[in-house]
Amino acid sequence: QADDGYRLWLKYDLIKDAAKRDSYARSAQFIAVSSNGPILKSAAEELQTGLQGLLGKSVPVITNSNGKTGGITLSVTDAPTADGQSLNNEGYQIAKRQNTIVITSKSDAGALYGAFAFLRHLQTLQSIDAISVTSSPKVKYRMLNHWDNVNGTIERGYAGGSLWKWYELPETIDPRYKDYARANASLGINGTVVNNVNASARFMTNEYLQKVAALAKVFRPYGIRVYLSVYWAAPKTVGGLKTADPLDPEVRKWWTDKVKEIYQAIPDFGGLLVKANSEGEPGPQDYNRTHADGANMLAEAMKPYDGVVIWRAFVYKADPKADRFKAAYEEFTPLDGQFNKKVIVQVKNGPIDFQPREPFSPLFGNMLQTPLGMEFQITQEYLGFATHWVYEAPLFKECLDSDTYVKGKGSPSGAATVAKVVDGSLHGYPITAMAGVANTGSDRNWTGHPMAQANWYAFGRLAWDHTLSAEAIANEWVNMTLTHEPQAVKRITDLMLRSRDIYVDYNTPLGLSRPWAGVHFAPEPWQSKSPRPDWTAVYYHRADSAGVGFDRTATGSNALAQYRPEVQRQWSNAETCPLPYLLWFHHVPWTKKVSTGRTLWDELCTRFYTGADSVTWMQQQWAQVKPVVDPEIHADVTGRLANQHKEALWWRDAWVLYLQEYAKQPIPAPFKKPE
Ligand code: GCW
Repeated sequence: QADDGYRLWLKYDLIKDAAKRDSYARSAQFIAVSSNGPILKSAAEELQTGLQGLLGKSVPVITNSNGKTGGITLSVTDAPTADGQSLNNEGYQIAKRQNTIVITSKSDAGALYGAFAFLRHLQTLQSIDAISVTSSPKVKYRMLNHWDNVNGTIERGYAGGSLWKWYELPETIDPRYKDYARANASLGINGTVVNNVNASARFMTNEYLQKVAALAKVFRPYGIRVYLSVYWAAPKTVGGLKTADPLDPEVRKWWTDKVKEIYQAIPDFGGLLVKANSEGEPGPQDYNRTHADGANMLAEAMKPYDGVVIWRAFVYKADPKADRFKAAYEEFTPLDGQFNKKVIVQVKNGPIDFQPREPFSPLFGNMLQTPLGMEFQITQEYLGFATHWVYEAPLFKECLDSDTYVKGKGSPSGAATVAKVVDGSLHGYPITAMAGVANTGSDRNWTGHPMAQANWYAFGRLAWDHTLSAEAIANEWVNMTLTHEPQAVKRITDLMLRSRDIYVDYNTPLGLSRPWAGVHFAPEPWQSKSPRPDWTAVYYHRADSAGVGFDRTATGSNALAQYRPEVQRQWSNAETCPLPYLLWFHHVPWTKKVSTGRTLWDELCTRFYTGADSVTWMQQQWAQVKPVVDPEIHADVTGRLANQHKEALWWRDAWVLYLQEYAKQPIPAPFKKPE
């Protein structure tokens, strides 16, 4: 039977090697669970389903192992682990004791994550003879942000419509909601914001709260809490008040009552996510109040409950003279120390907007008293929608592993990475969060491009443990999803690891950014008309007869001053600035020699041409694995790669011809002229 991609990485197909199967089966003769809480029940059920598929036999769930050995025991206990390793509340330990696999955790959710980790061990064909795994999540709130609208569309979604059928809820429960929850739980994702940050006030009506409550009920047994995005002016639009001023007593009361109503419908509600005074959305600044006034008002309303307020830092003003790069830092750093304890400020990985490559946001490391959450974008708004194959783990890792140097001079390198800001270890944040803007939709294969499933997977794995490598995650995913054939695994993993750099080369090399208008798909580096200067392409690349790039040094916008001196030193000198960031920070003359020995113009052309050619390499690699990959998925990806190649040529030609008008240089010899 051909694979339609629905089962994601939870395929549980029969393991082909009979000896391996038998060896696993000897240790999986029963599943013992002592209590029957709903989350533990899911854990046992998932083990049963997984083992049934992988081993081809049905494994009984028992409540008391009565000294029996040869099975799997889920043990939820407060006692310290046998070997003294510490576990946090959601962590797990898997160990073999007297011929029994014991999955130990402090909570039922930990048992669920341990069960999935054990299955992953089998799915990746590792030995379990001496299995010993101890793992705890490094970040507390690991969540997806859905930009899903009431009418079933998804902002920046490329995999069909919304998964949530608002018009059918709460009465009709699509079985797919459960599979969504299973997939997330398998990665350790424990929260989901179900509606768009450009929020409809409807989600604050009782009618919609009942629908959301029905989703929450499906997600609860998988350890997933629901969150809602807030439309700031809801007290006016659905509450009938005259104002949404956060210091107005009536407004405060409205929110207090509203939050109470939410918790009546959803007792384990996770919290509120807010996009305010950003891209035309209303917010506290409409009343001359600050982001902190707004966030704290909601936090007050949340006080009686175990929930958080997540306030987004994605803000920028329409000031033609300002540098949008600097906006979030300028608005938020003065507020450090003013936020209520329940507030997390959620920051996009880069200072602009999810570009194919951005330096890390300078807010990381500069909000010592305010927990900062990471916001990554899984959906490929700027990464070729669902036609381009871009494996995102290298992008996530590049940001997480960047050193902010907030510990100052002389501290060992790697001591103050963005990851250590986000996981709380650097500044002692009491709450920590990582969010990914979801790439899921109603397409049968969930993500449109079958290979984009790996991005959902990688986000979840990194939210749990940011020290995992992009390569290890790719390897795991390929084994679980596509094939175990070692050469093919290697080939596909290599392809995935190179895919993001290839995309950057034909799309925005050397630190170019945002050559888009409107829908963010096709190249429009010439685009110069828009209601706002920072919504044009020319604002970002600044190409002229002298050169190209945005001067953010002291002679330009001086955005670099928002970073520590060690970081400034890496980037502030055009001679030594690493090429991937060059045009982010410098306006470079066309004929200037860069570190490869080529002139800037030649280097740009080289990137555009080799980048586009590399898609042909991707096609060749993919063709090689045809015998060992499911035919339906293989054909689908083959088609998308052909499309990607065609579009990579558009990118190359659009940029080269446009920039050539300024550079007035010939296309370098090895590359033929665009036709
Ligand atoms: O990336 C931009 C998108 C908008 C989005 C906004 C944001 C939800 O183009 O569609 O709005 O960012 O993150 O708020």
